[in-house]
Amino acid sequence: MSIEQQLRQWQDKAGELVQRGLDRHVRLAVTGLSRAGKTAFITSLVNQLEHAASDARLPQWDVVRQGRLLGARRVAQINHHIPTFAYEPALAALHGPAPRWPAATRGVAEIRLELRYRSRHLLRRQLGDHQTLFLDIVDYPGEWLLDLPLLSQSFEAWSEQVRRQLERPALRELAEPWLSQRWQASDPLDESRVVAVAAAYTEWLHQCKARLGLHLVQPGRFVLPGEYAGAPMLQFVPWVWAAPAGECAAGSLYSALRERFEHYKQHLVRGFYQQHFAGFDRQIVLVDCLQPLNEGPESFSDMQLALARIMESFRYGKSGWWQRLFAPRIDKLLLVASKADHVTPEQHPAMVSLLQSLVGQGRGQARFAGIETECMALASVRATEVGQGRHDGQTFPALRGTTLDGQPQLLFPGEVPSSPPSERWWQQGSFDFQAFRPLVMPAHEALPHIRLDAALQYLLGDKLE
Ligand SMILES: Nc1nc2c(ncn2[C@@H]2O[C@H](COP(=O)(O)OP(=O)(O)OP(=O)(O)O)[C@@H](O)[C@H]2O)c(=O)[nH]1
Ligand SMILES: [Mg+2]
Repeated sequence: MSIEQQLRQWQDKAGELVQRGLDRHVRLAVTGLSRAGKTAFITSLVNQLEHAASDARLPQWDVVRQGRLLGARRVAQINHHIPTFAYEPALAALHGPAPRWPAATRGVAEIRLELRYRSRHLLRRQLGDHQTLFLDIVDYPGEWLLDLPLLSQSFEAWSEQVRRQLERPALRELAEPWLSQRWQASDPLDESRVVAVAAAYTEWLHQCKARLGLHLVQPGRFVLPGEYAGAPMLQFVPWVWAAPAGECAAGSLYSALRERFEHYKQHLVRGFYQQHFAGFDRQIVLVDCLQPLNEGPESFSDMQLALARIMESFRYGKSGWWQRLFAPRIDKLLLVASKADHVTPEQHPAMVSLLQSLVGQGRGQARFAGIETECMALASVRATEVGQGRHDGQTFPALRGTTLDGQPQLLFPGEVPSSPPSERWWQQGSFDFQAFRPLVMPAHEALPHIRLDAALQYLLGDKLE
């Protein structure tokens, strides 16, 4: 090999090392209560990124507007123990001849993208013709964050909390199948009976969600068990019957339930924060504010409580037990009112303002802990078009779309309240939005969206400078 060739090889090697040193990596976590729109969001995000260099619909994202994004592609994820986010099936559902929304998901999933871009900084540009950012997007259920307070709760305190919840007649009525147990705290553990009662308790949680529109059901993993379905640490119930007289012996029903509760806390709650949460760099929380407005005041106030509980996970400071336990490092949190295409565009500021008031206190605490936060309204996959309706000779903004059962519709869904609604608002019952089926969309084009580019700018803008 000539000296010249040798030199060139060294240069290449040095360039590669510099490039590797410059390659960076961001772990972006996407969460929200079930049906908040996580799968649609991630599918659209990946789709926009894959189209970003050729057919960009992302004018609010600097790196695209400035023509610096060279492309993005999906690459193999590094965490082999985490299921892969099912991007292709989700996209196929949206692009099918009769477009459908992607199926509901459970548990955690991730997908990795490699983004190539040109830096704005001269020095970085001189070091290589492009830079690389690896983006891991992680989908996980917001319900898992609801369990955080359990970490500092005893079995007794948690049981007392459920007992208080059961004072609400609607909840008590649904709870009858497990509540009607006749058993004593000191009874010996009967495994098959515990399994049956835990199953009835889990069914109660599902019913609270489905029939009453409640989110704040606990333990969160009972309804979304992920890979732990059927494990004994998911088979316990709160003790809401006659309190034990004194300390229960080992092997008794009560002590077995308490032990499983402790296992749940240590392995599932703490395990999630240590294995997943602690590794997130950026977080987006999707909130469907519209569905609870449709359902009524109980569902709405439950969503508000659940959201406040979710925000507690972002209250960690730079010190304290939280920091010692998990060393979390999220530095930016984006709170999103999802499915903004369900209302006409002039309602979007009200949606944002409603979300701001729902997360107000938690947001202040996150900021105090050094996390930057922002609220916005967006639609990951826009399913409506804005048109004009006419009534009594007047025109008004309206939405045009196709309902889930295939009926074309033109409607004005009502006004979104800009703060949690008053009693009068509920009585008027003037809000009624419809779910729409996705539009027919050409597969070679990026999915239509509203403000997904603004979200990308907020979440990743600084990482692509
Ligand atoms: N119109 C409209 N509807 C949306 C949008 N995103 C989600 N939806 C609707 O909300 C439903 C739930 O969305 P998903 O993305 O599956 O929500 P998820 O949070 O992943 O739900 P789980 O997997 O069940 O936790 C979809 O089936 C759609 O009906 C959007 O951007 N626009
Ligand atoms: Mg999902």
